[in-house]
Amino acid sequence: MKSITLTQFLTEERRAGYGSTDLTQLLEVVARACKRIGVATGKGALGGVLGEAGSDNVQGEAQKKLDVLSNEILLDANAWGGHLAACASEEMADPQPIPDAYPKGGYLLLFDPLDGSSNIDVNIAVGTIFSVLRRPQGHRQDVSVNEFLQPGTQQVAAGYVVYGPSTLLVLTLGHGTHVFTLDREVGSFILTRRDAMIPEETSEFAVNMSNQRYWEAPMQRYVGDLLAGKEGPRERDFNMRWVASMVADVHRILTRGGIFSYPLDSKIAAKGGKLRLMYEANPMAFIVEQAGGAASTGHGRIMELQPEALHQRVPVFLGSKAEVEAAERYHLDV
Ligand code: P6P
Repeated sequence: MKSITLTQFLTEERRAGYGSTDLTQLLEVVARACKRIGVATGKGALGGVLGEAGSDNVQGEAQKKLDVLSNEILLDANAWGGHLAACASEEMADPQPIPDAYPKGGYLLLFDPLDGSSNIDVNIAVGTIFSVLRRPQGHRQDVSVNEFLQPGTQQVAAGYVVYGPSTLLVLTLGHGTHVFTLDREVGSFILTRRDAMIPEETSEFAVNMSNQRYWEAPMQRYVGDLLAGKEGPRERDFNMRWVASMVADVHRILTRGGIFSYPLDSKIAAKGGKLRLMYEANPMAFIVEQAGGAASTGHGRIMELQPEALHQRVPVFLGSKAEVEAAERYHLDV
């Protein structure tokens, strides 16, 4: 069967009314940059880019050399094309406007350049997560951080690339969620799964159980009932997976179902949660919802949150729709 490249897919989506020439260019630039990130991560110890960078990011987290390199690859790739006005990243305190030497476009790009980077040194899959917004109507000439503070429902596209046994690009433009596999010999992302759908029911959950004693009561009850299995109120046994690389955990859920959760706990409650709303939770929520799943804070739809700060954090429950709704019922019955 003739293979469909990312370029052909985006062209056909544009003809169907999804996307624009500039958005197509933006997504192809991001995909190309992610191929370069994949090459760098794939070199491992041979590339001289493992280990700590010796600096902290705005989150106060020690940066890996590959965090910094991945961030630079995405910034450099997006500087000259004229499709973007600015980039925001987990690795930068403030948004970076497109250099004055180049024209500014109508889109804003947000990304976690290398999510799960603590796993790099132990050779576990990591990934890049990105989200695309339009500049708000009536914006001023200079880009302000407030332009980024739009609810997830305003995203025009979102995706991730998982650097695993194969390199996969997962993408939505609001018209389904689709999977592309990198043909490393040709260097093209080939459409390998159109309209991915997450099974509505699941018996597999993903959570960091070492935080259990810090969870709020509803989360304790919810997971306690999962662990009780068929002797408990859920009347079936559950399996658990936790890669501690959101992209890898979410891709498993996109592929075979499951629920991923990073809830509030007393250690991180003051920060509002662990995962970042703008470039982790919102893009993953868009991807999951377009695949028939659900994405909730435990109290409501993640994508409806009105952001108040670029790096704000949020509790996350996402994946199989019926299981996310079950988890919400524990939180809403308090
Ligand atoms: P923990 C990686 O640092 C990350 O942001 C997500 O990719 C992942 O799901 C989570 O944090 C892992 O957190 O506390 O289990 O190390």
